[in-house]
Parts: sequence; structure tokens; C-alpha cells
Amino acid sequence: LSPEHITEIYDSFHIEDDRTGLSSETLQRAIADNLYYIQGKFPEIATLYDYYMAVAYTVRDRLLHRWINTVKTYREQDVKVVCYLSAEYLPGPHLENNLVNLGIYDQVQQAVESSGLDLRSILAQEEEPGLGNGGLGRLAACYMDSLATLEIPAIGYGIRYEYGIFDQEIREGWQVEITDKWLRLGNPWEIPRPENAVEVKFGGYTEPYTDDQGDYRVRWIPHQVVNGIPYDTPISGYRVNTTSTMRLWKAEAPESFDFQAFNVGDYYGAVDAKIISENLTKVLYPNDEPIQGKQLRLEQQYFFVSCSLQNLLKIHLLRGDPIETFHEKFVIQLNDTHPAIGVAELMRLLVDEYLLHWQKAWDITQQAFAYTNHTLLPEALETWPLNLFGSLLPRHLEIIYEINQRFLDQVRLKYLGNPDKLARLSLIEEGGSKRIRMAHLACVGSHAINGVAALHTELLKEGVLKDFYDLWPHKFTNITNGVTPRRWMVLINPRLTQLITREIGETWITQLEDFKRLESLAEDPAFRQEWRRVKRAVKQDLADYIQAHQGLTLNPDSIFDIQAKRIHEYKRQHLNVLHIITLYNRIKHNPRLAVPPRTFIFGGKAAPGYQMAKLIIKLITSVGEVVNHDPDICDLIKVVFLPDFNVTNSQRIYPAADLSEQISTAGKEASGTGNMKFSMNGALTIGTLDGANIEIREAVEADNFFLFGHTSEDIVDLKAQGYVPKTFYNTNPALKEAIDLIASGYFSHGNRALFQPLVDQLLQADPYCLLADYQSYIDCQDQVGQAFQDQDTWTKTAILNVARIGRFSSDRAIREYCREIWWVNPVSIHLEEYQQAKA
Ligand code: RUG
Repeated sequence: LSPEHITEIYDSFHIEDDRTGLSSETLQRAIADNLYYIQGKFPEIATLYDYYMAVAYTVRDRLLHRWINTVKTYREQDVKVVCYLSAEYLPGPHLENNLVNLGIYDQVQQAVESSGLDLRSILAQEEEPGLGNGGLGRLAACYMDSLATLEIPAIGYGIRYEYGIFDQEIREGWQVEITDKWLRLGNPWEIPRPENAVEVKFGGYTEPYTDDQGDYRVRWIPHQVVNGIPYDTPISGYRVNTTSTMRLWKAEAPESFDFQAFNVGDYYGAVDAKIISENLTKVLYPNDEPIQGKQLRLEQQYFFVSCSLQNLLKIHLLRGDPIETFHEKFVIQLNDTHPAIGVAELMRLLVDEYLLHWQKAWDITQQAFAYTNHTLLPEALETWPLNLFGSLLPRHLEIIYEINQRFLDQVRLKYLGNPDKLARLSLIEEGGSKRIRMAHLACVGSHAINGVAALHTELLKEGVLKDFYDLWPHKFTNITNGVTPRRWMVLINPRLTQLITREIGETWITQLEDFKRLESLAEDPAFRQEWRRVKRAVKQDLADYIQAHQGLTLNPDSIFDIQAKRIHEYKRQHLNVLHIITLYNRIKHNPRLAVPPRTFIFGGKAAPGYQMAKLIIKLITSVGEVVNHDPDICDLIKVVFLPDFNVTNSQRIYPAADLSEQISTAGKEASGTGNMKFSMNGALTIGTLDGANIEIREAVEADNFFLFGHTSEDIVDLKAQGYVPKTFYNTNPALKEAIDLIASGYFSHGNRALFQPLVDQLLQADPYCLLADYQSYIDCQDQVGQAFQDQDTWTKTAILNVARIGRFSSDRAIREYCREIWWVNPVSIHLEEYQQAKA
């Protein structure tokens, strides 16, 4: 369409008030309208889910209005855009978040109540998109929230998995995985854009040719083509008009392929091809199982990265910009190595499709990409077998060889040969079978490399990426993770939000450092009393939920001691269990022992193939079964395993904690973000000097943090000296008693074999040094028990934790990315006048 034609059409638009108005009357009318015309239902037959859909569409209309203005503004102003490439997103339920961000919670509540309904039950209908495993995907969602709130132009690209992370049920104490059919009732938040589909190639071979200019070129003849269909979800900012896009790709078979096969009479072959293509985005992979040989995962990674980069180049050219300025208009953040293939793909697109010269393309690529590393665990560092890689992406293999050769030429000059150095830096791991090192590709192809907490970045520089740090120290920065206070405070803890806002106003919601103003209130006995009342009410809410769902009665005055995160040996849920058993033994030996009552709450999923993690869940539930029903314990200890830890369920948990368990082996947890959410909601932390715990402790000050355990250096020394866990077992009677009790079958109806693998692992290898940290942990837990007896001091400490946690907002993290890595600026979005008047 010509520009004049577009203006003419635009001028003739009338945006209906019922789709933009924010009064409760307008909202009520719109909900009824959507129930009729979108859901095709009338009140007599409408289900609660229909009402949820009607409310969701009503809210979505208000978002679309802002979203369209956002896209339009970015187009007109030709702004620089942040592109977050992430294989995982865990946004959590959208509806309530959008009500908070748009500031229409009360109006919608009123509208819904006027129709005789209850907003909480409607909100509870939403199936959350579980498109991630844990911290990494949730971080991406927090960053999308902050980007929109800070009015930074941004697109989040990812995969629209048909089945997200499995739903967890606990049966007879074991984890059972249930398929997550999150899309079965429809998803009101996404808009499919089939007109923007792109083609992604796989397999086949390459052939050289000479172009019109006489330049050597390469053509890729694929074996298979898959279509990527974008599904867009609007991401609102808090009380701003900016509404960003989360664009997730779904794989589909291209029509042409089906017809081709159909015409040669191979109808079933055509359908097979279709199924194979569509399998690509079927299911999310767990992140803590070995990835070896999982070809589909590499296909997924390449698929979404290729779709996203093609899409970006198209946007760039549509805006009328020359291809050479791509990096001036887009910066692409690699969320771990999962999208690192993007470096080779952008080179392919620029050199093969847009016919740029290699060096020009490389300059653009390096300036466009930046890489965040999220793990030091060797088993999580992605490498792909060269054969597999080459058969799937033959052209990319050639490109990676070329990148590597040019890179190693540079290295050779700098280090005068030094074959060891070359071998360590190479993008290809030699040895038995060759593999491509995705972290190396990300480092070489990026202008910035960052870790996610101060210790993690230091360890990266000293260890996994040391050679790259020696080569390019200027590329390395630390950006400590953060979490959004909108979801993790305002939405999940309205009681505390209200109390805090009453005292210090509401600026903290977008400037969390303003929590500092709470410091002086920590000294105010009346405020402390109110704080305690709020905490008790929130704990009661969780107790009621557990009573209703598990039939277990909890004491809201007991210490709510919570560990909620993925189940993994390095996170040491079993160290927590050793403490529970130790307490249990003490009470059994001395029934009159004065200990404060404690409720131990666990939540978390184990990767389906990770047997030890699944056994840890069984251990927790088995210990709970014995302890919870032992009359000698007089309800002093309760152990609860909350099934299906996801964003929705986590929202009930964080506000209710007195004690947050952050007890990973030092040096293993890159950052952690649950630690921030707990602390923000007034829990005290018991933790090791690991990940962001270190910075949290610095911020809240040492006296307000329960520290225990070996440092990361101690752990390295311990192992270097030849760590023998048995020594700790043999010399510590309480530890021995706890482990022996597990081994004896006491918690497994006499079955000594059940927990044997776990006991053996602890006594014979103990790779995560539980035994070495046991006594320090127990002593620290004893201090916790004592401290909790003095409720007034405990409350003061909790208030100080909140007052000093401001740095851990994702807004701060995003500001740092903008300043240090992305060089992007905010762009305000104004609703057009006639639209504004109606809103
Ligand atoms: O394990 C890390 C967490 O420590 C971190 O807080 C989070 C966000 O940075 O990322 C987690 N992570 C790392 N999830 N997957 C990986 C490896 O791909």
C-alpha cells in the first residue's frame, strides 16, 4: 500500500470505546461482548473458563491498543531494538500481571463482581505457559517485564513448545510426570501471524558458484524445509504505554512439500513429512539431563534462531535501512549458548543471502551479538558432535571452520604458536570424537560476555572462559541477575505491598532502591508489629492451601523454612533433609527438648531422566511421612512437599517464608533468583557464599544473613587434597546417625535398598560436599532456631532485608545491560490523541 493510501485508511479507523475504555462499566460491557462473540456462549452455559477467556480478551484489547502504538512508534522513529534470544520463557499467568501493569485490577474486579462472579476464581483458570525449566526462563520473563517498564524497545524471541515443562504429581512419594497440555483450551494472549512465516532449511549439501561480480559464493541445497510461524504475545510495562512483543515460533510443514509428495502419489509420505516437521516444536527439553545425541534439540535451537534472525533482517530492510547498518539498529542477547548458533546463521544470511563480504559481515555480527553465560557446570556446557552438526547444518559447519581459522590465526600471532593455547581456544574440541563448542562460538562472535553474579563472573574469568578473558578482558562484564518487583511483590504479596506503600509511597515499584526508606521503620515497634501481622496472615494463606490440597494441618507460628527450586544434587535438598533428621533424632532422644516448631516446605521438579534427583524427592516425602506422624515429635516438625513447583505455585510460596534455603555448594549456583524473591518478601536467608547470595549478604549486611559452609576456594582445595567424605561421617556422630537411619530402611518401611544409591553417593564420592558442610549447616540452623524465639528482633532483621534488597530488581539489571552492553535508550509511547481521549 502507498503511504497516502495507508494514511487514508488510518484516518478512517474508529477505535471503539468498548475495546479501550478502562472504567468498570465499559469493562463489564466488553466482558459480556467477548463472552458472546468470541466464546460464543451465554451465561447459562458459560463455564468459568469461558469467563476467564472473556476477561482475558477484554484486557488483551487494551493491550493491543498500546502494542500497536508501540510498534508504530518504533517503526516511525527507526529506534535501536534489543532482541532477546532465549530457548526458554516462564512468564507465568498473564492476566493478573496485565491487570497490575495497566492499573485496572480494581475496575476489572468491580466489573466481574457486578456480573456476579469472583475475580480470584477467574484468575485461577489460567494455564501458565511453562516454556522453561527454571531460573533461566524466568529470568528472561523478568527481563521482558523490565524492558517494557523502562520503555526500552525490545522483542523476545523463543519457541512455542506445544508441551511445556511437565506437570509434576507426587504418587506414593515419587515424582510422576504428566504432559503439559497448556494449549488445549486455547491461549487468548497470543496472535498467530502466518503471513510472517519464514522458511528454515535443514540437511542436504552445499555447492560453490561464482556470482555476477566474479566472487566465490556458496549455495546450500537443503534436504528439508520447515516453516516457522510466529505467535506474538504482548508484554505490558508497568503503568507505561510501552507494550513489547514476545514472538514465539511454531514449526509447520510447508504446503508445497505436501503437495509435491501428494502429486507423486505418496500421500502418507507427505503426512509423515508434515508430522516430522511439526515435531520440532513439540516439547521442551529438560536442562539437567545429558544432551548428547539429542538431535531434535539442536534442530529446535537452529530453528528458532534462524526464524528470529530472518525476521530481524526483514524488519530492518522494511524500515528502509541498508543491511550494513543492521548492528546499529539491533543488539542480540544470547541467553546462554542455546541460541549461539545465531553467530553462524547471521554470517550465513549476510554472506550467502545478502552477498556481503566476509569481513563486513563479521563486523556486523560481532557488534550485534552479546552473550550471557548462566552456568559453570561442565555437563551443562553445550557441545555438539561434529558429524551430527555437519549433517544437519552443512553450511554452518563450513562457516564455523572459517570463523575458527581466522580466529586461530589471530591467536597464533598473539601467542607465537603455543599449540595448547590454540587447542583450548578452538571452536572445535579435538580428541576422540570432534565436537563444536557452542560457548566458544558465542564468545568469538560477541562484543560482550557476561556472567550473572559477581562470583560467577570471576569464576568464569578464572576457569571455563579463562583463555578468552586473557585474550579479550575488555569483553567481560558482570551483570548480577534481578527479579521484577511487579510480579514478585505487588502481585504475589498485596498485604505487604499495601503496608509498605502506606509508609513510603509507591515509587519503589519502579525504583526498588527506595525500599531504603524502610530502614528507619525497622526501629519502630508498632510497624514491626504490623509487619508480623502481615507475615502471619500470609503464612496462614499457605497453611490453608496446604490443608485444602494435602489435608495437612500446619502451625502458622512455626518457622516456615522453605527450599523451592529445581531438584539437583548441587542445590543440596538432601543437606536440608539431613538437618531435618538430625532435629528428629534430637527430639527422639530428648522429648522435652525446647526447639521452636518448624515447618519444612519443599518444592521443585527433577529432570525426568535424573534418577538421583528423583530419589531425593522420594527421600523428602518418605522422611515427611515418618516425621509428620510420629507422636513423639508432638508436631514440632512438619515436612511438606508441594507438588508442581511452577510460577503459579511459587507465587503462594515466596511470601510465606520465614527462612529461605540457599544452600548450594559454593561455586556451583551461577546466581540464583529465588534467593532474591524470598528476601524481597521478608524471609531471612540461610546460605553459602555462592552465586548472588554473596551480594545479597553484602547488601543486607552480614548480621542479617545466616552464613555457613566452605567457600568456593575451600571446596577446590578440599578436592585437590583428596576429599574423603567418610572421614566426616566417621568423626561426626550426629551425621553418622542421620545417614545410618536413612540406610537402615527407617524411612522406607524397612527397605534398605531404596536409598542405598543416595547413601553410597554421599559416603563414597559426595561430589557436592554435603558431608564437609554438614556441621556448619547444623550450627547455623541452631542459630536460626534461637533467633526465631526473639520475634521482635527477627522482624527487625526481616524489615532490614527488604529495605536493602533494592539492588536485586531486574530494572537495575536491565539498566546495566542498556548502559554497558546494548547502548540503547528508552522511547516513550504516546497513545494517539483520539485514542487517548477514549482511554
Ligand atoms: O542455574 C542457573 C541459575 O543459577 C541462574 O540464576 C539462572 C539465571 O541466570 O540460570 C540458571 N540456569 C543455568 N538455567 N539453566 C542454565 C544452564 O543453561
